[in-house]
Amino acid sequence: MKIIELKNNKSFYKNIVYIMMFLLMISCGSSDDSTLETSGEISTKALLHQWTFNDGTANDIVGETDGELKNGAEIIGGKLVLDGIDDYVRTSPIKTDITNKTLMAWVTLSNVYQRGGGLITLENPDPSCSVETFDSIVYGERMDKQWIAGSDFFNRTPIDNGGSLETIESVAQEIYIAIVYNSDNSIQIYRNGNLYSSDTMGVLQNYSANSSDVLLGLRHQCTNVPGTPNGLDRFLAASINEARIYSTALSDSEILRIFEEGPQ
Ligand SMILES: [Ca+2]
Ligand SMILES: [Ca+2]
Repeated sequence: MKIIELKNNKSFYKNIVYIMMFLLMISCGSSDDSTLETSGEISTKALLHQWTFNDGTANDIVGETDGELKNGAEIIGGKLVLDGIDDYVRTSPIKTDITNKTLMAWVTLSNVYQRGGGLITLENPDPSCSVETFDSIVYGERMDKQWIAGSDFFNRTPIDNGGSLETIESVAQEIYIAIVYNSDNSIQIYRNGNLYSSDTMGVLQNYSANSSDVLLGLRHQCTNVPGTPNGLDRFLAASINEARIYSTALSDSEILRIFEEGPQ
């Protein structure tokens, strides 16, 4: 009897171990799948605006926020080409409020020496230009050759975010920059899919439907002063292959996936 009991116990425990291993395999498999599926769904649903320039216009291909070419800005070969002097694109007002967000663009800089140009900006235009709020991917404004999360009066922009500096070799390459704005006020910058900097400073801003708009190649409005292609001013000397705005703070893996997929 005892021997039979022992045998039964043995096979009982064996079965338990098999069942646990089986459950572990299922849970691992399903959690990986669901993470991928979820991130895919978030990316698609949250994509509010996308300017590819592939049809020769600055139209928004997923939203209704079409861009207008200003001061001689041109589209050549599916890219927005900006002189760094006065060229930029301004869009019609956005159609939904944007608070948590991710701004991103694929860009080739015309030179690495320029400072202060905006790649993509979400702004609340103010006719008096006194309380204009904006969030922008800006090149080299506070620190020479460093990408920053540019903002009104540097309210959300540290002096040095620690991100690597562009080098002379950067000019020949298309660079992917994304900035994630989270509800906990933290801001992450990504370069070519990798985390570049993370800071918490100031307060997350809301941009309102039917009044806020988007700028490409200009840090913010309220200037009639032209810049120079390699000077410190608001105009970016560059070609932009594509720009997007997501209505959510994308995760590390979502940013990496978008970078790996590349522009449309
Ligand atoms: Ca021009
Ligand atoms: Ca393009």
